[in-house]
Amino acid sequence: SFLQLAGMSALTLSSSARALAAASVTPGADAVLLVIDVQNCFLPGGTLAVDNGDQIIPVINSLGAKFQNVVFTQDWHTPEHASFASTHPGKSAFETIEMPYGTQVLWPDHCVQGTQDAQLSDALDIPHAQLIMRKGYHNEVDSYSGFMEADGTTKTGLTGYLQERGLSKVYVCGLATDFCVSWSAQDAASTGMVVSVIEDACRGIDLNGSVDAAWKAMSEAGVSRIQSADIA
Ligand code: VGL
Ligand code: ZN
Repeated sequence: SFLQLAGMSALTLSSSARALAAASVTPGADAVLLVIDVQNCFLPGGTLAVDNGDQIIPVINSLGAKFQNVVFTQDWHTPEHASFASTHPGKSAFETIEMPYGTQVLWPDHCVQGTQDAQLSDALDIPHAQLIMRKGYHNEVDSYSGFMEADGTTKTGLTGYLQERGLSKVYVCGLATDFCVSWSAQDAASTGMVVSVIEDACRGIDLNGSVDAAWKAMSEAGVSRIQSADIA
C-alpha cells in the first residue's frame, strides 16, 4: 500500500542519513586546519614535552594535504613570562597562582621568543600553510587560546583573519589537548564557527584529569570530537 511504501522510504532515508553522518568529509574552501603549538618545546626533548607529542606529526602532515587552508599557532613567551614558575620566587612548576585574570598554572620556562625550543617542528611538512599566529607574547598574561588571551578580553586577531577569509569551519589539532587545543576550540565555537577537534591528531598534558575535563567542556561548547579517518 501507499502507507507501506511511504514508511519504507522514510526508513531508507533515515538509514542513508545515518550513513552520511558516519561518512568522511572532504574539507572545502570554507574549512581551515588549525594546528596548535606543534613546537619543539612540546615535543620529546623540549622544555614542556607532551608524552608522545611527536606521534601526531605524521597524522597532521597527511591532514594538511587534504586542506586548502592551514593555520599554525605558536606559543611565544617573553623570557620572564608570568606563566613561568621561575618568575615567581618559591613556586614550582605545575603549582597554581592567582593572577588578576584568574587562576594560572605555572609552567617550566618554555617557548621563549626566538629560541630553538619555540620553533615549529622541522618535521611539519605543510608548505602551503598560510599563517603563523603567535600568542602569549604579553609578559603579564598567558594565552592558551589562539584567539583570546587568558584575561578573556585581549584578542589575537585570529577571529578576524578567519572571518575575513570566509573560513567558518575550523578543524583543530595539535598540542596540548587539555590546554591550547581545548581553549582554542572553545573560543572558536563561541564566535559561531563550526568546530571539530581531531582526537588522534592531538595529545594532552593531563594534570589531575584535565584531558577528560577538556573533552567535557568542549562538548558542552558544541565542539565535535572526530578522528583523522573522518577527513577524506
Ligand atoms: C600550552 C601550557 C603552556 C599548550 C602552552 O600549548 O597547550 N600548555 N603553554
Ligand atoms: Zn605557554
